[in-house]
Amino acid sequence: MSKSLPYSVKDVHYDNAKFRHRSFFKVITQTLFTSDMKRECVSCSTGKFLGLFMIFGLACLMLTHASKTPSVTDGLSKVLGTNEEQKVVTDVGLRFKKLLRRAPRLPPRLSGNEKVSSGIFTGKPNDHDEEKWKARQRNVKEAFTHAWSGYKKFAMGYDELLPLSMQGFDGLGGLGATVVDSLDTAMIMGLEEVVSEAGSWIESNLLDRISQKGDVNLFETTIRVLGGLLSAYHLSGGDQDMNLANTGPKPTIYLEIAKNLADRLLSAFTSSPTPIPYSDVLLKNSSAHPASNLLSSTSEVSTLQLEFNYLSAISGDPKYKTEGMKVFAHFKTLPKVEGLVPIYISPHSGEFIGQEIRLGSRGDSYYEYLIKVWLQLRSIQDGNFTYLYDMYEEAMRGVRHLLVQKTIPNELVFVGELPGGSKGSFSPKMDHLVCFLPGTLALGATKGITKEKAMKDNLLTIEDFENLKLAEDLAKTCFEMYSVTSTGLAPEIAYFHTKDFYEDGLGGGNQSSEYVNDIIIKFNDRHNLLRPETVESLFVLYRITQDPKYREWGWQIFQSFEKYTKVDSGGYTSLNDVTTLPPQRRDKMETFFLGETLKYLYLLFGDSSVIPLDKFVFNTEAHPFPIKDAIYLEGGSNMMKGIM
Ligand code: DMJ
Repeated sequence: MSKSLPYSVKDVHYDNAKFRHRSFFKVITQTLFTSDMKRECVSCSTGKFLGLFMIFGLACLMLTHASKTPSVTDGLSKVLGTNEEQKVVTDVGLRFKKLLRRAPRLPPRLSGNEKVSSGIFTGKPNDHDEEKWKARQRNVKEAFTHAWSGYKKFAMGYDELLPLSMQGFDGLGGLGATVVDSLDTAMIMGLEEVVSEAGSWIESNLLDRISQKGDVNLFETTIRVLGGLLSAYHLSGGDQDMNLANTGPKPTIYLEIAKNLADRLLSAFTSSPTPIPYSDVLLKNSSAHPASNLLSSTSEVSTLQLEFNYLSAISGDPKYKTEGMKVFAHFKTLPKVEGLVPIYISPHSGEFIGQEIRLGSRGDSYYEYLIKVWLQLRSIQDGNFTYLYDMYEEAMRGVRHLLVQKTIPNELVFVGELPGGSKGSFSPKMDHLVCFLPGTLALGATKGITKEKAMKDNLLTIEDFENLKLAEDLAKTCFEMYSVTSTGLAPEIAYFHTKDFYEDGLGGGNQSSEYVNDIIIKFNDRHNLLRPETVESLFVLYRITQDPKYREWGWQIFQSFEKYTKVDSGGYTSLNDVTTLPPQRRDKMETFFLGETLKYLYLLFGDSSVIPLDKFVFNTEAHPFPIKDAIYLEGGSNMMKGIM
């Protein structure tokens, strides 16, 4: 078994002691207790008396000190939305305990590097740069138009476009998944023609499809189709009783179809003997059944709640939220390995099956939804969802302790797998899917506000800093998985060179990459499905750190998509091998290329006030839902800035 390099506070380059804000009293006491004067004073009895007198005096002053300085825990309780902060602690003993327990506070300061690279303290915004990013954003919009035009021409109403054979394909149950997945991206980009085409198709066809179609996967249908409808409902003004879209159906049409679909999907929950839903639903008669291996994927059953909760909020019917949240309440009771969970669960027993732990396929969005569902629900007073935050924090500690290692020779940080659970060996393997994690970690650390603001308001704990650091390190690795290949596009899976693992001759093909010996790409893993996870994380990290390098990385990736995946007749295609030139093409445009990849790139290059991360939560398919209180209490219309 390989030994993991624990990713601990040691590896974090922030000097917390240096940054810690110290009160006037602490400065005096620390000076006294570290100076020669202390040594001399305590050696004589007068000195001892004076010393004790001073300590007593200072303690009294601290206890009666009226102004309450915000602390890390205060900050957390503020974001947790509990009543804690309003409690006046009168008990002297408690005050002492609080003082002792208080975590170190970090003042609003960025390192020199961060200042330079973020450019946020450099005075006037650089107009030239903004023009450059606007132009790049227009390029993404053109790419979306090209993708949509291929789909419309050859595959309208099918789930996916096969761009090389120029035809449609129903790989997701036949609900026209590309239409619904694309709609809110078109709204965000202000592409009225596409909104009209997609909206009209949905209005005229989708209910019929839902009532006639057979088997669909609960998870895929929820995140892509239900998620797409719900976000279209919001972006077109539905939950503000307005119609903000100049074109397409009324917002209530999206809501009505969403309810019809979700009512049928609910059978996956209600037919299961446990809170764990079955994986498949027969839409036409609202029945459900387990997958052929009788199991559900952990990530699938825990990646439905943002959608079901939001539907309950806008429909006024709690049943969707009630069923969805039972899953998390059940997960809370299950045994875990330092917060990490196996990737299969039985809907019959409600127990995890097998030991395999990973943050890639079948595991990934369990961790993503723990924090996102908490962000979505934290301000709602009808339940206590703090356990989700606790489960997330514990899991991220588990990731840092058990799954994070560094490569040889260049110390890229990656998140590996435990194929045999806690007792099995570590595998230095990372799905591209894991690249959602940098974004999730950054979001979890600042709760969607910028790092600068979070630091200014003393909101970051040591763990938040650790998570942010891991987010930045891991985002770099994800980016290098692209730049190490001949095409500049990442493989589906990468292995990493460690002291226990190396295979020669399996580099990505880009000999000028510094990391060609760190990243190993096996023959079967060389495909690229136009996946979004890395650009998703670049978008979130850019919003949170304001570091322009994330935009530059995103631009490089976008250019590679343009160069190697664009199909002249319309659409973009997946590739079979990213390491050879010219790359062999695969003939499939996944719905998430329009729903996620191009949306995140567009937002990455655009104005950061559009769909702010502290007021919206993106479902795992990049469909944004408003966080209820943020929208209703702070005025919804400003959040819509730049949309439609
Ligand atoms: C998407 O459907 C979602 O992002 C999901 O969580 C993971 N797989 C794809 C994109 O790669």
